[in-house]
Amino acid sequence: LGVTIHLSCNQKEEKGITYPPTDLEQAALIPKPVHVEATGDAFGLDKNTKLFIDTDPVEFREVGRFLSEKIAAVTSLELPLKPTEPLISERGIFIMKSEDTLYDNPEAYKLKISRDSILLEAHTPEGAFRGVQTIRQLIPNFANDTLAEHPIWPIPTGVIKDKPSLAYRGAMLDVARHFFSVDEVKKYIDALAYYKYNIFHIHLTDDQGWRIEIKSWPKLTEVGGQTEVGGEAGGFYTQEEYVDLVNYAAKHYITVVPEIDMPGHTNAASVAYPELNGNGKKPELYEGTKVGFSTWDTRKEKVYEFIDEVIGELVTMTPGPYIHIGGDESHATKKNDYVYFIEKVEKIVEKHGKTMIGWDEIATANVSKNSIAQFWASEENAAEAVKKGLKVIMSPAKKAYLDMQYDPSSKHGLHWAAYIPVDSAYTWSPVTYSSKIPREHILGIEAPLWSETISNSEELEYLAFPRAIGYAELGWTPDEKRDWEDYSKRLARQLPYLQRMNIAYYPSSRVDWE
Ligand code: TNX
Repeated sequence: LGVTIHLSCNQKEEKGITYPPTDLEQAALIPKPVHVEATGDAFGLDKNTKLFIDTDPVEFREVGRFLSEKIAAVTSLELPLKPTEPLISERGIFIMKSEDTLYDNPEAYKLKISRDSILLEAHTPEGAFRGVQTIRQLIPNFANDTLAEHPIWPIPTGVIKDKPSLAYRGAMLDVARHFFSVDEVKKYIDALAYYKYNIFHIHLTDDQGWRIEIKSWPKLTEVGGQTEVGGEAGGFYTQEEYVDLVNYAAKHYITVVPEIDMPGHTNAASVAYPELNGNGKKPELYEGTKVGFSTWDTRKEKVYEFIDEVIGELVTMTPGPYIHIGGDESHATKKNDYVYFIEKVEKIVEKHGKTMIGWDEIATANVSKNSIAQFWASEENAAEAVKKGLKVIMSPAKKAYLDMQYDPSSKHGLHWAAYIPVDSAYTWSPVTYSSKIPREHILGIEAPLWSETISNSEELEYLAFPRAIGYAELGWTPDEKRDWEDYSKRLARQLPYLQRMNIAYYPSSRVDWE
C-alpha cells in the first residue's frame, strides 16, 4: 500500500498522488541520528515549496540560504526564502530557533517531517546547520516524476532528535609534504560538512615546506614554500587566501585548527632563517620523506621571539580557539630542551588567548590541563596527558590514519602503523579504544591525512573516502547505535552523492556498492 501525498501547489485541490511507502528509519543517513521515529508518509518537495527561516539570529538566514543553494544543485528547484512570521500556517520547509537548549548541546537539532511541512528546530545556527545536512541527505537523488505533472522529491516523514556524542570531530590535511590549492581544500571541506564534521586541522608547516605567509618573516614562504616531496614546485597560502579558507570553513560551521609543527619538522623554516636551526647542520630544502632530523635551537631567545610573531599573525586570522603546535617526533631535540621548549611555547599560545593542542609527545612536558593532547601513537604519553588533566583527541594511527593503505595493493598511502580496510576503520570506538584514556578525558576524534604519497584531490579522495565518512559517524553516533552491517549498507547508498560531487572514492570490495 502506498501513501498519498498532497502537492504543495495544489493545496486547495483534494487531488493526491500515491507513492511507494517511505520509511525514515531506513534512510541512508550518516552519521546515524540518535533518535529516529518513522511515520510512513511523505512530504513532497516540489517547485512550489517555500523555505521559511527565522530572522533572529541573523545566521539562521545564512543557514537557510545554504540549504536552498544545495537543494537547487540537486533538484534545480529554486526555493524562495521567506521569514517565518506570519506565514507559519503555510506548507513548506521551516528553520526555526528553539528556545529549548536541546540537550544543552550547541549542535543539537530536531526535525519534524509531516506531509505538509519540514520543521527544523535548533537553539543555535550551528545546530540548524547540522540539521540542514540531515535534510540534504533525505532528498532523493531523482524526482518521482512519473506520477505527477511536475517532478516531486518525496521525503519520508517522522521525527529526528539528534546531537553529537563527541564535541570535536575533525579531519586533518597535511599541506606541507604536498601543497593543496585553496579550491582543493574547499572541496574537501564541502564533503566534511555534509557528514557533520566540525573541525578542519591544517598541517601548515613541516620539513618539506612552510605554507602560510607570515608578513614579519617573509622568507618562510618565499624560500621555505618553494618545494615539496618529490621536488615539484610547492606553494603557500597568502594571508588573504588563508582567511578565505577560514571563512569558507566557518560558513560550514567548521573551525580551522592551524598547525605550526615545532621544534622538530622545521627544516623548511630553518632554511629560510638559519639562525633558528639547532641541529648544527647547514640546512637545505628537503624533498624526501624522512622524519625526525630537524630541530630549532630551543635555548635561543630569538627562537621564541620568532614563534611569538608567527603565532601573533596566525591568531589575527584564526577566530577558532585552538593553535596546534605539533611537538611530534622531535628526535633531534634533547629531552630537556624539548620539555623546556613546549612549556615556553604553551605560554606564548596562552598569551595570545588560545588553547594549545599538540601531538601526544607534549604530555612529557609540564603542560597545563587547559592544553589538549592529540593521541596518535603512544598510549604512555596519552596516559601521562590524562594524569596531568588534559583532554585528549583520539587519532590512533592504527585505526584513524587516512594515509594508511587499505591493503597492500592500495595505489597510495603508507603502512607503517597498519593496513586499514574500510571495515577496520569503522569497527572501533574512540571512547573505549584505550583503557588508559577514560571517556571523561576524550574531547573527540580526528582523522589525519598525511600527504607524503598524495598530491592532488583525486589522490586525497582515494585515501579519505570512504573512510572519512565512517569517522564522522564514530564521532557523532553513540557506540550502541553503531553496527558495521547496518553502516555499510548506508555507506553504499552514499554513491550518488560521491558521484555528484565528483569524489574519486576508493570502491572497496568490502562494501556492497549496489
Ligand atoms: C607520523 S603522526 C608523523 C608524520 C608523518 C606520518 C605518516 C605524526 C604526529 N607524525 O610526520 O607524516 O607519520 O603516516
